[in-house]
Amino acid sequence: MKFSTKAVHAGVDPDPSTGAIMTPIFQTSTYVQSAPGEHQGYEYGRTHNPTRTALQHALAALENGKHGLCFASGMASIDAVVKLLNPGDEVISTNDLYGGTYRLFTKIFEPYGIKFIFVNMEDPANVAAAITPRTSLVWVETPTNPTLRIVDIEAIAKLTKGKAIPLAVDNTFASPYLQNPIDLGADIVMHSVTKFLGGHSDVVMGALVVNDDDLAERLAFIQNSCGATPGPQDCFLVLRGLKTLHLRMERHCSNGRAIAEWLAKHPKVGKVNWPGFEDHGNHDVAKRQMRDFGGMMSFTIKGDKQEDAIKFLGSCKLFTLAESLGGVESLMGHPASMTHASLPREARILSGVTDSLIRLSVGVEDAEDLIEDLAQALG
Ligand code: P1T
Repeated sequence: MKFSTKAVHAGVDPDPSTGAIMTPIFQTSTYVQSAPGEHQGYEYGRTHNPTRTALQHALAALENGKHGLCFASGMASIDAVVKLLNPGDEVISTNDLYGGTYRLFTKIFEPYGIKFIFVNMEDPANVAAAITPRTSLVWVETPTNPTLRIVDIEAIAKLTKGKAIPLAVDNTFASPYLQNPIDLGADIVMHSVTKFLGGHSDVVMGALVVNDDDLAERLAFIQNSCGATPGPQDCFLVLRGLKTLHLRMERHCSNGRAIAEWLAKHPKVGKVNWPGFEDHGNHDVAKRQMRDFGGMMSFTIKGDKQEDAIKFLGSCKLFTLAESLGGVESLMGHPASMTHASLPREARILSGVTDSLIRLSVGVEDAEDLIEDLAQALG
């Protein structure tokens, strides 16, 4: 089945009790048992909920995986993956990743005895060099947040296969419309559903998709035992959002291209990070593993002064200054003081998050209006 058809239909069958075409919001915390332990597959709302089940099936289908698991946030889904590990285990991670993931790894899990090694994964040889007998997980984010670097998932998968090292890919920036990591050899796909999957900036949620039955069972055990599960209303909203994922992504991509190309020609703009440019450092990999290049980008203002970035951010009228991304409306942010403030300054600058770097999440409005807004703000 093609992606657009899956986006509309996957996971959703008419409700058997009423014939409702849309999966109802099963707003219940518990289910009747005819005798102790005898029930219809649903016992307690933390463990299972039919609205969540429909969403989990839909997400698994969109990522070409067998099992989907939803969590109360993207962070809760990453947390569940790291809880597969034991003290003494080592994780190799992209050095350029969402600040919240870096914070979870270093501030929450390092004190429990898990070691994190951050490497530049643009060169897979850096991953090969970091693998030890204690390596128990490789964590990839691609495209990276906020510098839009691309990691070659297939090349990293070749290094982890046969070594019993699960490869997890944070696919938030791409969405399953642009990239399916399982097809490229990944074992776990992670999403901040909050972003393109929800698509309307009205839900916070996370998800994991896996193929392996045993891995799915271990993650479901963590999901139920730790209890960071989403409510049925939020699952309903995401099911609704998924139905237009392909349409929204088409527009994110075409608007993204128009704006990236316009920015690159502007005399006040320094570097524009967008994987669709032929001179982007990893353009060839992006072309191979992504179907298009998306509407996420970041750029610096010439001279790289923070005050210029702040002035620009205060002058935009259509682009809204806010955390998050992937909604229908265009958002912008200043990673150094917002999403990546938890990174030490030195590490931040080294990874390309310089003082004037501005991140854009280009929405689905009219590209001409968006460009007009950027032009007046830069002016
Ligand atoms: O916000 P939450 O749903 O918990 O997802 C965390 C997360 C994980 N991975 C990536 C790549 C992300 O971008 C995020 C959340 N990011 C933002 C809030 C942001 O503005 O970048």
